[in-house]
Amino acid sequence: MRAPWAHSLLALSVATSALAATNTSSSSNSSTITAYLADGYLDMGIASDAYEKAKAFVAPLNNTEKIAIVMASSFTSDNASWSAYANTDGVDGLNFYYFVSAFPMTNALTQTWNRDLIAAQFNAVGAEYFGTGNNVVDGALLGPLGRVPEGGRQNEAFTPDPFLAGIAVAEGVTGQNSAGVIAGVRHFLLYEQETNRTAGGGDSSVYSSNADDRTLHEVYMWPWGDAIKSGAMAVMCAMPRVNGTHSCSNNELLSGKLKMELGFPGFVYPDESAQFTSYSAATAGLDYSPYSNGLWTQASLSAGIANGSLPQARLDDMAIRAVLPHYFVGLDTADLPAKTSYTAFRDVRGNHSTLIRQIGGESMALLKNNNSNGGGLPLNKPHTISLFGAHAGPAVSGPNYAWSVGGTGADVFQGHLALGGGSGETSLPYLVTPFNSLTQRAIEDNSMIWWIMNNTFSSSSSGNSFGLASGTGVAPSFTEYASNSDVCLVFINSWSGEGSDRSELYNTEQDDLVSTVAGSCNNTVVVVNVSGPRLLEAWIENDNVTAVIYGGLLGQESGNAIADVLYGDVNPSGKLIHTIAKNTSDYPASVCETAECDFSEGVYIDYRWFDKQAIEPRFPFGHGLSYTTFTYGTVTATITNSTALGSKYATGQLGLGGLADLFDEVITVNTTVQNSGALDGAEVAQLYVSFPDEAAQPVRVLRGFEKVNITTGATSSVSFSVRRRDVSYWDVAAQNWAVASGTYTFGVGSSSRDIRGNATLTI
Ligand SMILES: *[C@@H]1O[C@H](CO)[C@@H](O)[C@H](O)[C@H]1NC(C)=O
Ligand SMILES: *[C@@H]1O[C@H](CO)[C@@H](O)[C@H](O)[C@H]1NC(C)=O
Ligand SMILES: *[C@@H]1O[C@H](CO)[C@@H](O)[C@H](O)[C@H]1NC(C)=O
Ligand SMILES: *[C@@H]1O[C@H](CO)[C@@H](O)[C@H](O)[C@H]1NC(C)=O
Ligand SMILES: *[C@@H]1O[C@H](CO)[C@@H](O)[C@H](O)[C@H]1NC(C)=O
Ligand SMILES: *[C@@H]1O[C@H](CO)[C@@H](O)[C@H](O)[C@H]1NC(C)=O
Ligand SMILES: *[C@@H]1O[C@H](CO)[C@@H](O)[C@H](O)[C@H]1NC(C)=O
Ligand SMILES: *[C@@H]1O[C@H](CO)[C@@H](O)[C@H](O)[C@H]1NC(C)=O
Ligand SMILES: *[C@@H]1O[C@H](CO)[C@@H](O)[C@H](O)[C@H]1NC(C)=O
Ligand SMILES: *[C@@H]1O[C@H](CO)[C@@H](O)[C@H](O)[C@H]1NC(C)=O
Ligand SMILES: *[C@@H]1O[C@H](CO)[C@@H](O)[C@H](O)[C@H]1NC(C)=O
Ligand SMILES: CC(=O)N[C@H]1CO[C@H](CO)[C@@H](O)[C@@H]1O
Repeated sequence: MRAPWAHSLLALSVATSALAATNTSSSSNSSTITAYLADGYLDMGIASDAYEKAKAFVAPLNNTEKIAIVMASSFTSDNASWSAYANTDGVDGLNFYYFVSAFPMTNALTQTWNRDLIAAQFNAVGAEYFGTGNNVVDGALLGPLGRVPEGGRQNEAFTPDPFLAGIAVAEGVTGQNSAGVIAGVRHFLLYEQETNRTAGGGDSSVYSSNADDRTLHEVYMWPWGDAIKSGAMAVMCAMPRVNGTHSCSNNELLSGKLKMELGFPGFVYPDESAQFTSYSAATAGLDYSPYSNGLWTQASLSAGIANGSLPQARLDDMAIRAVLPHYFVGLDTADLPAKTSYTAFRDVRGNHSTLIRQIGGESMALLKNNNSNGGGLPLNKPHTISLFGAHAGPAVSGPNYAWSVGGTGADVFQGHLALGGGSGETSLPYLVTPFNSLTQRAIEDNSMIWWIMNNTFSSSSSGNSFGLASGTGVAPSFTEYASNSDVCLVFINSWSGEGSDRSELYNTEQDDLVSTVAGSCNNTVVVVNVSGPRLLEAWIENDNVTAVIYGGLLGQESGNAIADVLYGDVNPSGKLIHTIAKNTSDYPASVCETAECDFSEGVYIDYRWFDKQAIEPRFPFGHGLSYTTFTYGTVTATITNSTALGSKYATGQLGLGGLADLFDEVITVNTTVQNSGALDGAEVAQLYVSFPDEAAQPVRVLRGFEKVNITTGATSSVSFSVRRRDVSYWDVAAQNWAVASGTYTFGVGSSSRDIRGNATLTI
C-alpha cells in the first residue's frame, strides 16, 4: 500500500573510526568493515538473552532457511518455523487501518518535554500495532533531525536538538518495545529533506549528504546512541546517499558507525526505495529486507555464497541479527493476534483518546500573553466569541485526506489540520475540531459564537445587503465579527508531509487574515499548529494580538486539547522544540537543490546557529509561558564521579549505544523552582552547558531538562544528572569522545535565552 517514496532516512558518511578499522573481513574486500556479533566485539548487555536464543535458533538452519529469514519470508521445516515480521508505517499511529487512534504527531509530543507522556504515547501506539497483528513499527524518526526548517517530515520528527531528541527517542523505544512490538527507528542517516530523495525512480540524482566527522558525531549520530542504549533493535536505512554512497550500501555508515561505534545489535532494513545493490548492501551491513526489489532472492544470495561475494559468516550474522529482536521483545512467548485487514472491525483503541487529549493540551506552548484589560488567556466566559480561518473547523470532506502531499508543495491545509502527510498520516477515526469543542464551551457558558472558516472570505460577496436582516445585527464579515466580539480566535496552520518540503515558512494569506481581524479586534488570540518552524512576524508585535498558542499537529482530539488550554483547564506547559526566527534567512540551512548537499553549517543548527551568529530570534528554543509564574533558586553543580572524569577519553567496553562509560553519571546540577503565581502549573527547567574553549562547542547546548508540576506557592527541587557524554566532544584525530580540561558553566533556565542561574565547575 505504501507509495514507493514511503520512508527514508539516514546515512552517515564515513571517517574510518579507529574502532571499526581494526576489524576487517578476511573473506571479501579487505577494506570492508565487518561487525559480526559472533566476533564478540560487542557487550550485548540487555540483549544477551535474546542473542543466545537467536544463535540457538539459527544454528541448525541451512542456508535456504537463513536466506528466507533475511529476505522476509516465512518457513516451516523440520528444524524450525519462522514467520516474517509484519511491519507497517506510522510513528504516531497505524497508517490506513480503520478503528485505530490518531495520536499527536511527534513534533507535538516532543513539545510536552514530558518523558512519561512520550513513553506512554509510544507504548499506546505499540499496543495498537500488537492488537492488529503487526510486530515491527516503522517508527520513531531521528532523521530528519531538523537541519532544514522547510523539511517536509519535521512533523514526524522530534526536534533539531540532538540531546532532546535522544532522551525522547529512548523513552519512545522503551515504551514501544514494552508493548511487545519491535520499535523500528528511522532513517540512518543524514536524510534531512524530501527534495531529490528520489529522482524519478532512478538513483543517479538522489542527493548525497556530506557532513564532516565532528558534525556527524555531535549532532546526527548523537540521539542514535540513546535509542540503541534503550533497546532499539531495528534501524531503517535511508534513501539518500552519504558521502556519495547510498545509505543502504554504505559500509562505513552501517557497519562502521552504526554497528561498531554505536553498538547496534539488531537488524538494519531498508526504506522502501532505498536498496540499490545486492551483495554490497549485504556486506555493507544491511541485514533484513522486505523491500529488496528482487535484489535478494534465494538464487541470488545462494550464488553470492557460492562465489564468495557474500561471506557465509555474514549471512549467519544477518540471520542472527534478524531474529534477535523477536526474542528481545518477547514475541517468542507472546500471543500475537493474526494480522487483521485494514478495514476489519477490530477495535484496538482502548481509552487512548484520553491520553491523546492530555498530550495535545500539554504540548501547546504559550508564546505571548497580555492579559491586562481582561484580554488574553485564559478565557473567562466571554459573551461573544468569533472564530476565523479554515483551520478552525473541518475541511469540506474528511477526516482523512489525500495521503500524499508529495509534489504538491502544500503549505496550508484548508480545514483543521491534525496530521501531516505520507507515513505521518495516521488514519483518523474522527476529528474533534476547534469548531466542535468551542461550540460546546459556548453552550456551557451561555456565550454567543460566530465563525468564518475561510482564510480569504470576502465580505462583499457575503451580502452586506442582508445587514440587520441577518438576525443579529452583525453581518458576516471579518471586520463586523471582529469588532463585535469579546475575543477573536484566529486559527492558522502549516502543512507538509513525506515526499515534499515546504516552500515557505509563513503564509501571506493566513497572515493577512490575522492582521485583518486584529485591525478590528483588540483581543485577538492566535492558535497556530505547525509542521515545522513558522514565522509570525507579520503580526506578532500587534498589540491587539493579545495571546498566541503554538504547537505541532495534535491528532484526533485536537480541538478538545486546544480548548482545554484556551479556557485554562490545562495550564500551558509546552516549550518550543525549535527556534522561531524573525526572517527565513536567519536559519543556517534551507532545502538543497543540487546533487551534493554539504552540511557546511556543521554543528550549528537551530539555536546553536542563532547563538553563534548573535541573531535575535523571535522566540528562542525552549520558550513557553504559563498562566502562572516561576522563580528559580540558586544553581549548584557537583562532580559525582571523579574517577570517571579522570581520563580524557572514553575507555569503556563497547556496549549498546557506545562505549559504556559514556553513560556514566558524572555531575549533578541542582536548583529549585517556585510557583510564584496564583495557579497550579508545570515548568520545564532546562540545563544548558557551556564548554571550555578546547572543546570548541556552541555557545551553549541543552544537556538536561526536568518537567515539574508545582502547586501555587510551592517550591520543587530539580536535579539534573549529567552523563560523561554530555560533557564530551568528538575528537576527530583520536576518533573518540574526549572531556576537555577547563571551566564549564551550567546554566539553568526557562528557555535557551532565559537562563536564571549559573554554576561553574573546573574539570
Ligand atoms: C564523509 O566524509 C567526511 C570527509 O571526508 C568525513 O569526515 C565523514 O566522517 C564521512 N562520513 C561518513 C559517514 O563516513
Ligand atoms: C534446508 O532445509 C529444508 C527443510 O529442513 C529443506 O527443504 C531444504 O532443501 C534445505 N536446503 C538445503 C539447501 O539444504
Ligand atoms: C569491494 O570494493 C570494491 C571497490 O571499493 C567495490 O566495488 C565492491 O563492491 C566491494 N565488494 C564487496 C563484496 O564489498
Ligand atoms: C478593548 O476595547 C474595549 C472598548 O474600548 C475595552 O473595553 C476593552 O478593555 C479592550 N480590551 C483590551 C483587551 O484591550
Ligand atoms: C473562501 O471564500 C472565497 C470567497 O470569499 C472563495 O473564493 C474561496 O474559494 C473560499 N476558500 C475555500 C478554501 O473555500
Ligand atoms: C486594535 O483594535 C482597535 C479596535 O478595538 C482598532 O481601533 C485599532 O486600530 C487596532 N489596532 C491595530 C494596531 O490594529
Ligand atoms: C533537485 O531538485 C531540484 C528542484 O526540484 C531540481 O531542479 C534539480 O534538478 C534536482 N537535482 C538533482 C541533482 O536531481
Ligand atoms: C564511576 O566511573 C567509573 C569509571 O567509568 C565506573 O567504573 C563506576 O561504575 C562509576 N561509579 C558510579 C557510582 O557510577
Ligand atoms: C500535573 O498534574 C496534573 C494533575 O495531577 C496532571 O494532569 C498533569 O499531567 C501533571 N503534569 C505534569 C507535567 O506532570
Ligand atoms: C541534588 O538533588 C538531589 C535530589 O534532590 C539530591 O539527592 C542530591 O543530594 C543533591 N545534590 C547536591 C550536591 O546537593
Ligand atoms: C549565566 O552565564 C551566562 C554566560 O555564561 C551569562 O550570560 C548570564 O547572564 C548568566 N546568568 C545568570 C542568571 O547569572
Ligand atoms: C575492535 C574490535 O572490536 N575488535 C574485535 C575484532 O574481532 C575480534 C575477533 O574476531 C575480536 O576479538 C576483537 O575484539
